[in-house]
Amino acid sequence: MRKLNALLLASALLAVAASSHAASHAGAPMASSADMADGEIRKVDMDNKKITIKHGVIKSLDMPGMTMVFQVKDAALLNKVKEGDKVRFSAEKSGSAIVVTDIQPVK
Ligand SMILES: [Cu+2]
Repeated sequence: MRKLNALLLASALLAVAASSHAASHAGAPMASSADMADGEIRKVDMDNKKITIKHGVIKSLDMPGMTMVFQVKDAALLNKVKEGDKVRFSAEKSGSAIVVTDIQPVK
C-alpha cells in the first residue's frame, strides 16, 4: 500500500510539473504569433506588391482596426494568400509606408 501511495504521489507531481511547463510556454508565446494582427484579405495586387487588408488592432503600430493598403516586403508573401482569406500578419513602419513582413492564412 505504501508503495502504491508513493507511485500515486510521483505521478501527481509529474502531472503538475507537466502542466506548469505547458503554462509557462503559453505565457510566453513566440514572437511570431504574439506580434501578429488579425485580418481579412480584401485585395491582392501582385503588380504593385500591395495588399488590402481589413485588419484588427495592430499593437506594434498602435493602430486601431481598419481597412487599408499595405506594401509587402517580399512579393512571395502575396502567393500565400488570396482575396477573402482570414489571416494573421506582421507589419512594420518603413518610412511613410507600412510594410507587411509576414502573413499566413488562418484555418
Ligand atoms: Cu491600418
